[in-house]
Amino acid sequence: MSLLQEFERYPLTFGPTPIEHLPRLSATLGGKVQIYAKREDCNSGLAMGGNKLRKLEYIVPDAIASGADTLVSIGGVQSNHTRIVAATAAKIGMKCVVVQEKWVPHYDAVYDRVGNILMTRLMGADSRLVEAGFDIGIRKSWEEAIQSVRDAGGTPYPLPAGASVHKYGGLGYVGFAEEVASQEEEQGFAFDYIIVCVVTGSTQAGMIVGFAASNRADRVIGIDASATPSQTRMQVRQIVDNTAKLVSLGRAIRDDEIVINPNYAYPAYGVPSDETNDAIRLAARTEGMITDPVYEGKSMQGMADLIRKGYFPEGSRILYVHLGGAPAINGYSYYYKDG
Ligand code: 5PA
Repeated sequence: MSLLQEFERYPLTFGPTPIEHLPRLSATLGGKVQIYAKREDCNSGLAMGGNKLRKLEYIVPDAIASGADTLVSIGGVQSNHTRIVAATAAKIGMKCVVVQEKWVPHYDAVYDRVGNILMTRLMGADSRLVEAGFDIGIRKSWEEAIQSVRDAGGTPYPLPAGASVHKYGGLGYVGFAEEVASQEEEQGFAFDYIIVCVVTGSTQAGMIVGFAASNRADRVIGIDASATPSQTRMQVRQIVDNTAKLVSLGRAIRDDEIVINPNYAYPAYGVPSDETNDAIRLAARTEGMITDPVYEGKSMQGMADLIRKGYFPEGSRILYVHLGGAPAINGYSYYYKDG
């Protein structure tokens, strides 16, 4: 029985996402474990898709019921989240205001004109660039944007960074865990580990609650890409508690069921290390799978490093969750000018 039965869902995705075996990546990393990818990056026709859509499917009914006419959200200049909020607003016929802060110390010449922000503007969102630095918490610039909509006679619907500390932010990835469980049944085997990138927290938090129903929340390994891991961990904890209560999980999640590895976010949020770029090339050259320098490149780096170090027992099946984010690579062209 689904934990989400009583929650309304507004469909924004194609349906269950495919699970793809990655045999060449597995072999290149030693062949002792088998890697699979859950392709959340291919989940929708809305502006190239990604993890935010699962979250928004459970938030949009509330936005519509609230009588709002404008979605208001926040992220960095190359935020995937703001792109997807802009797409969702277009799709449901609302206006959209997004604040884009200088979260990333990165100065590619066209960083603020290509990829995510290009699409965000194209979809008609009012994209407001501001100077503030990285912070996953509640931001003054966001509160001011919400007020500016009211001042102009509109009705805002506030969506925090990554839709994470929203009351329904964790629900979508509870559904993900249930989807994986039914795919495991169909394919006749279960995954031993699940690898997921974590920053604002609701993706991993939702998974933890969803997998806790079958007592394997601690098999979800979050690879931090925020470089502020204690704040991310606190936010995951808070979303886990809120979501577990909301879906009536029936028990509290222990601290040891929240697994976040902080070792791959260096040198900073949004800046790839040489090892991140090596991991991005590895996935691209073995499987044609594109990951980005901000999020999935870091979780790919983390997974590859842990495999090489023998962290996973031989024979393990690992599910790498690809959450999207490829559009941002256009803002990082200098790193990849020679491939
Ligand atoms: C993001 C987030 P959470 O924020 O739910 O922890 O997810 C991390 C994550 N992968 C992983 C991709 C491709 C992501 O876009 N992106 C944010 C954004 O503004 O785009 C919320 C930070």
